[in-house]
Amino acid sequence: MTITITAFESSPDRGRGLARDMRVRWALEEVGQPYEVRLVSFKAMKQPTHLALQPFGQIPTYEEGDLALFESGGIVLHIAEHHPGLLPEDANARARAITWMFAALSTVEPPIVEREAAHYAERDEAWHEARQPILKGRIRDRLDQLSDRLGDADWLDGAFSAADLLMVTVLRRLEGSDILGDYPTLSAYIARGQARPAYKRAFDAQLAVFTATQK
Ligand SMILES: N[C@@H](CCC(=O)N[C@@H](CS)C(=O)NCC(=O)O)C(=O)O
Repeated sequence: MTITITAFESSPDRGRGLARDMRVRWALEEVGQPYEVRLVSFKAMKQPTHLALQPFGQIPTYEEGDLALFESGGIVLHIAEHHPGLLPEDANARARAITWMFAALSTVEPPIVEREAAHYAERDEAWHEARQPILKGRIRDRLDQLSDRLGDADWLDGAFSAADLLMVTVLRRLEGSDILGDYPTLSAYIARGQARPAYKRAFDAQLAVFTATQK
């Protein structure tokens, strides 16, 4: 059955692979599943056809036969549960990996996204600069804890899993900030994720979409 995902027609990140379709592409590449991509404009994302798939008017979505999913974490979990390679076989290790998936999206990602949102929505406000230490402090708290837990391990809990896939994409959102440089352990962790052939294929695929719009 054909898998179709949605992605930005014109990604604001200019092909840096920060949009959340990257997670889904990477997961599909890891498990060797071919997929098609339907590109959507910002306007189309807010129209009823897309809202029927994604109630919040966002990307990515995932369609396979009569199944339609939204939320990148839910989609990656679905892929990981239906194809070998992204979750451990052992039940306890699997539960731990799923726990780390939630940790990536509900504990580590929120302060990172909050700082991004402040940049886009509040950067002209007089109090924007004054708020920066608070926003950065919240991120640093999480990175300190994550870095301590990762230690000198390659991945979060044993072999590479969907949890690492999500955590790497979450941490990548800090690229270009003055934060990540203070966390060599996490920078090396991100680099390990990016070195995976499946990551590279996914990255190249989303970059090709952006490059095509520049012609
Ligand atoms: N929690 C959602 C977030 C989805 C999301 O924020 N998508 C962004 C792209 S990365 C989007 O569509 N932004 C456009 C908008 O919200 O209008 C997920 O993980 O899928």
